[in-house]
Amino acid sequence: MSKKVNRRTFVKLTGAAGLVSATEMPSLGGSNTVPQGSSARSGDALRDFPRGFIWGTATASYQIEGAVKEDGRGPSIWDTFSHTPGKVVNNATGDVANDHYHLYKTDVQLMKALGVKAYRFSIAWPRVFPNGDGPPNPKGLDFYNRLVDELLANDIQPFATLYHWDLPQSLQDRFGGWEGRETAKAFADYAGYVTARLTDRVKHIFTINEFGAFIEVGYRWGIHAPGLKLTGLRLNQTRHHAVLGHGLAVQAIRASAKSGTRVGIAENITIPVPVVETPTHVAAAESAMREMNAQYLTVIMEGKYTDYYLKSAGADAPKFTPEELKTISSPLDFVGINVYTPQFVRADASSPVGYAQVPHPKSFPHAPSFWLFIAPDALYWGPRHVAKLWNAKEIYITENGCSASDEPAADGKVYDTDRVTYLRSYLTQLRRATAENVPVRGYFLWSLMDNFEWADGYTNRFGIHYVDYATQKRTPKLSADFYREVIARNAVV
Ligand code: GBH
Repeated sequence: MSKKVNRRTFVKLTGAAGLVSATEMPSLGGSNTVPQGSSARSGDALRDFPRGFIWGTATASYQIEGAVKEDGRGPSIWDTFSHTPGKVVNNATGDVANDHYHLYKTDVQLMKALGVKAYRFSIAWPRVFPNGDGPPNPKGLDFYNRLVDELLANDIQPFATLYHWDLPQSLQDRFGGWEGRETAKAFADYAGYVTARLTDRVKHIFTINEFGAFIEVGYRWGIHAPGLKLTGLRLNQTRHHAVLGHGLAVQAIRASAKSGTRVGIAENITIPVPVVETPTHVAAAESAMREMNAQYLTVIMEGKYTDYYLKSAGADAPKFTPEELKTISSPLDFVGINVYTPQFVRADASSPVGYAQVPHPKSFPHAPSFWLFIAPDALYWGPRHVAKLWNAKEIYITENGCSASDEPAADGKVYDTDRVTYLRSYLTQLRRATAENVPVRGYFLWSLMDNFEWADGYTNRFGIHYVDYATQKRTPKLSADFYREVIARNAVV
């Protein structure tokens, strides 16, 4: 993927077939809109997605697997954290979770019934290397071999994430986890090991899920594992080691992958949404996109920290070498973004970066998760910014979904009309992006089923299948019926 494309050259490069500039955005269905989909209904260009669009669902290892002591798995920082009283709501743990380690065949059948083309799951590092580094545990990787084979036997493409927060505890104990450069190195070794053994069948690999969450919430706010409250240089250096781990892993993956393997990332970028869609506010949002993601996606895409970030950090700026920046910005085949919620911005000529954040008013609607403000156009602006600022050629929405109260009705069904409304509205905005030729190739709904929602334990449900944790029974919610229709028609329903 070529980098360092600024806004002006971008418009030139993409020309008429590419994205349009902010000043000449077509309205939905306008003359620039090319109908591309294959909806079951004809002539409904407003709803169709491009042919071959990859519809999927997503999960993560610690949130669903359980079986934390089985087949030689080592402890992760999330085992330690969830077993520390007071850290997770109701002191819930992932010890059993959805028991997916044993029920994976059932869960693949749920996907098959939905008709998904792809499944994004994560690999538990401490299953593969119980101590993070040192001797591997082949029995741990065997689980993913079984899962991948089962997916392929059911015509579902596996998309694997190497790190979704379950860091081997031993790395935390010995090196301070991501505070230590050693962890970045160990991550690359683990990435190379897994890649060599899975990429005969797994063609899409994500390095790391959401720096913006596991570093900020885990190492800065202390709300997630490992529960630290770092500040200043220590925090910035930890952020730097995490992106360095990503870059080293990309290199290790390239070195050991079978041909045809594609590598990317899954980041929960902060998504600046212009308060009003005028050229000035849009330009402010684009500037905000670079600055608000400076420590993570921006340095990965541009190979440099922004001047404003370094200047604001002053003496606390991370220490790095030019060689490290090169590693961090190793070219990617695709960019994955997790999209939930917006950050509204407005133009502000008095600011050195040209924008100001606009806080959510108290009345702004949100899901049961207090942080999940509902703004469907985040799913338009997220991929549009990525494509326009960095000329990304292949984008995946690696997560999108919402929590809901999800109470089963008398007939046992969960009629989650709020989630259906959320998904329909967000997908309409994603459709707007693909209609403008933003190169979004696929969408992974979070989540296949209710699961361990980190510090919220089992109190917040994100699934389109309801899970009764006492019996491990999975039941499709109304949103699963909705999603099945979307997939079948390749269109917003
Ligand atoms: C994703 O994070 C995760 O990738 C996924 O594992 C998770 O289940 C899903 O969203 C739903 O939450 O408690 O104040 O510290 C989305 C981004 C970052 C949003 C962490 C919640 C915690 C807020 N998340 N953040 S706070």
